[in-house]
Amino acid sequence: MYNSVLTYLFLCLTLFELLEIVSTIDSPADESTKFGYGKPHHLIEEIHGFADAKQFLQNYVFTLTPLKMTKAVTSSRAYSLWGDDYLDSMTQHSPDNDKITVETIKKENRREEVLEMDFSKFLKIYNGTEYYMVNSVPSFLRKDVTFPCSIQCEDLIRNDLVEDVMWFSSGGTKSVVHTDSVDNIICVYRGEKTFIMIDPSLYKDQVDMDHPEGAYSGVDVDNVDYTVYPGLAEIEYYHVNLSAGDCLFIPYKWIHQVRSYNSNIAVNIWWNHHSSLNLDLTSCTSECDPDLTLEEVQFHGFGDLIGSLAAVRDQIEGFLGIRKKTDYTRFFQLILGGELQFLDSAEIKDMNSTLFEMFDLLDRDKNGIVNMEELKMATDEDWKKVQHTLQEIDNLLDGVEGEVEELDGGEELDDDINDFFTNTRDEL
Ligand SMILES: [Ca+2]
Repeated sequence: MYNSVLTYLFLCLTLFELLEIVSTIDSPADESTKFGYGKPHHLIEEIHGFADAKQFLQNYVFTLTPLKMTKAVTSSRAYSLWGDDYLDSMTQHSPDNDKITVETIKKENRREEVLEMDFSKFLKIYNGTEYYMVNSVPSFLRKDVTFPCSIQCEDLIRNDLVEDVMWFSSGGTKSVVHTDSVDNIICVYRGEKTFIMIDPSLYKDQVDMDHPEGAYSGVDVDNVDYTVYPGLAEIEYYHVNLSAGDCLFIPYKWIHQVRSYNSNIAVNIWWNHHSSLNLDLTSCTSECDPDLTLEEVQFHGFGDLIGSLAAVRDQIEGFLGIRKKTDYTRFFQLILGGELQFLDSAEIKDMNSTLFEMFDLLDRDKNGIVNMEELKMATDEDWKKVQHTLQEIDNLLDGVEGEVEELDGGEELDDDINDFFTNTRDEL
């Protein structure tokens, strides 16, 4: 699950500035309140086709440098074949008509209703609705998607793949401003997408991710309120436009916001940044294999991400936010995030004792606040304990989620959680 508890990894590396200053303002007046517009912005480096795998890893992935690769997937079957008639015919030949997850509002707010439906049904109705497919590529289409040449390294393919996602709508989608705890290559097969990106090594502290539980900002991307988000007025942005056939590398933890235009399909691949840093570069192909497709590779999901202590440390640092500190109540809510709605009060109590022990371990001066200085003092031994706790919590949540078939009443549950903290505060 990519919205699980494991999405808060921060790494600060200095970026090698290859990037060209374009202009200060080139947007029409009515666009100037959009996120990333009306402010200084740059273009990112761009090459034609996929970068060679070994060079891509060394020069872009390891250094957290974004890269646009134009016309990189024009020879992929998905690029030439994926019209609606073809997609529909494939659902008829498929023995299992895959259920997909569909967001119901094009302007993402992370609280919108999410539906499950047959891919064939989505195809029939997406043009007349706000529906937005956000799901891994259905089984019967995976052979059409060439695995990106720039990450065709046996070691990475075997060990580091996290998840693939197909993003499909009639256009006009707007994501929230967010970060991902993984490296990402996204390729557009239909329509256009624009990405507004921010370099976290320069501006992480100016972008208020006031929803650290989901690693996103609550800023209205159509109408930025600079009095609420003053940091956004002081920074520089990157603008990237992708057309069908183009791909973009979005480095680990780069802040970004995405819009789509016209009938729109993109597929992205997420992989584990921390483990790819140690990968065997001799396992990368110098010659791309166009026949290597998504059908032939395995994704391990987000659960493996906290395998490294560096990732665990990044995750907890992410929870502190730009205020660089947190109290226990907030910490508890961030770790359990949206999962709280799945829990009954006995389960919340269990999680609470496990999490409080972890919080207390990090709160060295026992003043009820964990701050950045305390995290810096934590030892590897401490981080191993934190890692163990996070794994334990994740296992517990997996078990709980399995039991849940339907859920509703999120607001009532919020009240339950508030009651829980009111009633147990003395015990804490
Ligand atoms: Ca403290």
